[in-house]
Amino acid sequence: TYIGLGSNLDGPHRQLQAAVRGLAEIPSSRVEQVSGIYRSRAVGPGDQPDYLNAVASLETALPEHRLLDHLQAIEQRQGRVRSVRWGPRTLDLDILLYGDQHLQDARLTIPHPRLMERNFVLVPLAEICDAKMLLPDGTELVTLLATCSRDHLTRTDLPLTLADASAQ
Ligand code: ROI
Repeated sequence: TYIGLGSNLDGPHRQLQAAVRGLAEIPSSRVEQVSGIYRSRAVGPGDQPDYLNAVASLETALPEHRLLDHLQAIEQRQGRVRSVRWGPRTLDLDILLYGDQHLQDARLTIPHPRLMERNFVLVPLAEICDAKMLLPDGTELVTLLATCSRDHLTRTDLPLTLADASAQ
């Protein structure tokens, strides 16, 4: 399972670091890998600050909606306020892929519906998964990467670690 992380408010680096620690505490689950942190220009309305984005892989025995409950609890804990659609946020945790599961209901769509068009998801995802991995429509990730724009997307040197409590 791959989780997308994004933040553009209230200390985005600190938000992502806290989020990874939150992921590590989800029951019946284990964080396997975490990508580097990318700075990306906001997709969405108005003038909002740049985002920091990353992707983590999680081995989990939780079903999709239980996992979503935990992700939303982490978002809440980190001060997420849902107001404007596509507005700025302290923390966004998205289930990008869950094995090869496809599902859609009122709460959740898997694979994430905008995964394929977002460079700030595809590029970090490629760091931690097999580039030959097939995306939902059957294309290889490498193929999409070849055409995906790197505009307004830069890899930072900011650390994102699993266990380092001093990295606040
Ligand atoms: N834009 C960027 N660059 N990164 C995000 O994580 C992100 N998340 C969102 C919206 C507001 C759509 N824009 C984003 O939810």
